[in-house]
Amino acid sequence: VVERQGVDVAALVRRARDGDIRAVARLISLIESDAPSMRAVAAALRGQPERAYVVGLTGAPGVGKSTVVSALVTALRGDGKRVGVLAVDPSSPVSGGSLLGDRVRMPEHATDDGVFIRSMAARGELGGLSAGVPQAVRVLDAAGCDVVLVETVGVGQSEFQIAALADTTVLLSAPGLGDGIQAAKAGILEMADIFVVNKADRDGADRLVRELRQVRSLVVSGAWRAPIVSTVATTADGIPQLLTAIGEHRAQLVSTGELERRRERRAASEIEAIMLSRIRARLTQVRTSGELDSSAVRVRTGELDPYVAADRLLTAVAADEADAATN
Ligand SMILES: Nc1nc2c(ncn2[C@@H]2O[C@H](COP(=O)(O)OP(=O)(O)O)[C@@H](O)[C@H]2O)c(=O)[nH]1
Ligand SMILES: [Mg+2]
Repeated sequence: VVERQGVDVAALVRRARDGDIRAVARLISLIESDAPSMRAVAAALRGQPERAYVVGLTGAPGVGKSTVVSALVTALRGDGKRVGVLAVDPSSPVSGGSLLGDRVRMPEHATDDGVFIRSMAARGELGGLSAGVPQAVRVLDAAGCDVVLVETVGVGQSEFQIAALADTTVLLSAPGLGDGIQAAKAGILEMADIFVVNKADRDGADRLVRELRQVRSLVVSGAWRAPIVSTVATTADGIPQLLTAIGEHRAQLVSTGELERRRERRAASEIEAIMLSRIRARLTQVRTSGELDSSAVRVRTGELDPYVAADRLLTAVAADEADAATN
């Protein structure tokens, strides 16, 4: 029995697979709490191939991401799909709270047990996205979600991370928010599989669409030409078209084999993030324990060369990890 913080993780996963929303919430809290808990959840989820389709939505604060997500949830629920929503706030040092509490953020879905809504803090030096969010997606997948929508604020590196995480990346913009796409960094435009111009009820939306068309013609993106979809999220105008665009992108990814490649890249960056965090933890450990200092003395006196010293300190990582794995 894998037990973390007094709970049987495997039992929680079984309950999550039965669609128990409290078990899902508990598992995501475990993922957020510490690395050993995250590891226990990962182990309990092993053997589960990815089924849920992951859509990342990013864009500047206020463009209407949450409103679009809510409208997408309504439309997907109308199609009988189970939907997970992860709202990731890279600037927040603390979790947004419980899954149940987060349902209040989308009151129209609060009583629907086919919808799982959760906000996650993306804390830590890794930016968090690369470590916790894929694991939370797996939990939602286990709970039978057909689609997982991940909302991230378009600041700093998070857009790049969401593009690495999602099957389809949707970049939202809206008129009246600074210089629109001028504000978006070129690299982010390249990440977009679909452009959404939200707040199409506002002045300047047409101009924004024209600007995006121009920018898109400069971005070489292979077989897929990212469509531009206009939406008014508050009235759900354009939301069916957005779902159609997502469906077409998915079909294209499946038919070219790109979906599997993307998911393998996602797993690769997840592994990298885990390795990096362990190496960082080991570095902190050798610093605080004095091992680094004593190695430094031996390098200074000529007893060790710095490469051998580094080898020795790193070998201990592998030994510690092997220990952790068998415990
Ligand atoms: N006029 C108009 N307002 C919208 C639209 N979509 C969202 N909003 C409003 O824009 C504000 C920010 O929306 P929100 O979804 O919280 O943006 P987020 O920060 O990107 O998640 C809210 O007051 C929404 O009601 C839209 O299509 N048209
Ligand atoms: Mg939001």
